[in-house]
Amino acid sequence: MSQPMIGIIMGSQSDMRIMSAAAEVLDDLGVAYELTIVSAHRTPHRMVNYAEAARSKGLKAIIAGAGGAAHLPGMVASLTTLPVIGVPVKSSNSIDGWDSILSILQMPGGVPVATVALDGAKNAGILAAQIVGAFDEGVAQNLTDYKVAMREKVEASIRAIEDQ
Ligand code: RP5
Repeated sequence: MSQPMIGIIMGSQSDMRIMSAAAEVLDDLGVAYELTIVSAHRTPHRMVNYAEAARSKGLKAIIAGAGGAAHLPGMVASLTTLPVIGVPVKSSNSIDGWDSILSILQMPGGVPVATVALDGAKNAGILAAQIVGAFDEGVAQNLTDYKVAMREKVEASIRAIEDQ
């Protein structure tokens, strides 16, 4: 098994129904990842240890998903120089998702988190692959193929609708 380039972490097992989309697209794009649960509030020391060890174990970016008072992405970003991609999760303890979005999005200057849409784990995976694709030609080619497939799918629906 190849060395993970991306760390996917989430605040709870209940986030997995959303966060699995990041893993699936990284599989499709040929990017090795590791995936685990790290809770900012319930395992704070584990969060610090994970973030501080991430670069030295070879990760190139971290995808962090959380719901409600979603402090995990921002706190991890405060502890590492790796890019952190935040996924706001509409969780059972969320009012309507805005709590999670704003907790992840509204970072202070100096500590960025690349925040994707609510439940946007798929885009988080693609963005992480694009970070890897900036220096890995194989992954860059997979991303090109992915875009071509998206374009061809839309072109097929255009033909289908125009030929009706
Ligand atoms: C957050 O609280 C987690 O990221 C999850 O989205 C939410 C609910 O967690 P559980 O009560 O399902 O463990 O910290």
